[in-house]
Amino acid sequence: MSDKAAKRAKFEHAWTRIRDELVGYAAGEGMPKEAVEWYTKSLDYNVPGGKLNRGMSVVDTAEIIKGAKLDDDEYYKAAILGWGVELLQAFFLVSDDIMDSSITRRGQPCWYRAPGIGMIAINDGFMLESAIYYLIKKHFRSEPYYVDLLEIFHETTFQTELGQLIDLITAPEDSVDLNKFSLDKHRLIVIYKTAYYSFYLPVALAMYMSRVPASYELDGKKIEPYKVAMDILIPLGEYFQIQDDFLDFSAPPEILGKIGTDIVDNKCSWCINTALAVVTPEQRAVLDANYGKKNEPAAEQRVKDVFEAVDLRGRYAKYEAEVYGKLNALIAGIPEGPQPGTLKRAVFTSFLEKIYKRTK
Ligand code: GPP
Ligand code: MG
Ligand code: MG
Ligand code: MG
Repeated sequence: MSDKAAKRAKFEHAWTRIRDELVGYAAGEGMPKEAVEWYTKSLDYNVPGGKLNRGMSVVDTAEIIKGAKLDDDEYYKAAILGWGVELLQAFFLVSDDIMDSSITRRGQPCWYRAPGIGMIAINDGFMLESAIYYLIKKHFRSEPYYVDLLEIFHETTFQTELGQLIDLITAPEDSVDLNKFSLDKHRLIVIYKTAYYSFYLPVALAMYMSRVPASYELDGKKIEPYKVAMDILIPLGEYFQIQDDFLDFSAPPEILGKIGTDIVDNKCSWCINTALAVVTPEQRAVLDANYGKKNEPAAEQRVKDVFEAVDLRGRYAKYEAEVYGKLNALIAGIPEGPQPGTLKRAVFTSFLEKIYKRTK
């Protein structure tokens, strides 16, 4: 087994224990067998099947900050926080797929479209979220950083919901007006809906767990490590969501695990904004007439044809090369010393390498 596969297997193994704790809670409350089985099925279907980048980053970051392997207790604690991020993500995805009318996710029907589920998926989403706070209370209640964990989960959830709100109201179902889109609006949407929870949250959780202080001195200079982390992780998250937007248009669904809906859903995505900046008046007319049209596969195809005609693939490759250079330069500028318990550049390079040139 490769190093990477072994790491993933270890993290997945922690999930079975965490899942049993959650199911055990429902059973211990005297819930009927059907309810316990329902919750088990929802947890298994919605939490573990993704790339696990976010969750495993908590463990990786804790290890990099410590500068040594985590002991068993430290590992399990970091894994609980990592799976907490994956639970939050599962809650968001179950809900997002209903709001985006999506069809598939991680190579299977979206949860609300799975047989017999329907709108009970909304409550299942809430229960995925509540699981986070059950686990944190159980395992971190006596830690001095318990409140920090609660606050960061709550604040990040609020930020993501604000992002989801602007994503949705910028994409009204009944009125398509491409003049309302801009790359500035896009940046605000993606930072709020994706960057905070996918990038800042996992690293900040590991920093709290590793007792990284709010500030420390390095070579006579005051460092505010949470701010330093935020300043690199937000642009990293913006790059990640631009990838998500590009893959929505370009990736084969059997590789991506989901069928793209951005064109049909009238989304203010990187693709449409980038195309709008360079189209001819004729191409613009095609976009105006065909973007955001439901149940019209031919209309979606005409939009895709314009995206191909303006070489969106080439423009994306150019963007990706440029942003990779910029992010590496930002990371190189991060102040670091040899002291354990302080921020290390490897936290960010490890995250960047996980997503660079991803195809799913
Ligand atoms: C990604 O948007 C953003 C989220 C999944 C956050 C949802 C937030 C909620 C509060 C529900 P997306 O729709 O582009 O993701 P995908 O392409 O995976 O559907
Ligand atoms: Mg979606
Ligand atoms: Mg969405
Ligand atoms: Mg998307």
